[in-house]
Amino acid sequence: MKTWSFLGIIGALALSGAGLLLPQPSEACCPARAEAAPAKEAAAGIKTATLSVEGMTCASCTVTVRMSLKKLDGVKEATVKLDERRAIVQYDPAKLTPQQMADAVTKAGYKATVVPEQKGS
Ligand SMILES: [Cu+2]
Repeated sequence: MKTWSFLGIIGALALSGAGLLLPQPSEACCPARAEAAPAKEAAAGIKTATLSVEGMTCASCTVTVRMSLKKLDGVKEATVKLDERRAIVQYDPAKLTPQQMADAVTKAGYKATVVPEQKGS
């Protein structure tokens, strides 16, 4: 009888051990979570630029524009709005300028210009 309960405890430990270990890899492989945390940490030096983008006609255009921005060194996040013909970019001003981002989008085939920052008068 003692042997059986002993095995039962070992079995329970093994199962709970597996239960604790399994969720870790599944969390680590979620790219959304992995990206979200560092973005907030680095928020201090990060600025937001708005680009006006011409020539986008469908959702895949926004993807092309977004990818052309995201591959630039210093761009943290890029949001492209088809209906507003805008790209909102979170970037590190120590690494690149809004004009460089506009040039990259223009090279990708969509004429982009930097929208000046709106400052309260
Ligand atoms: Cu398109």
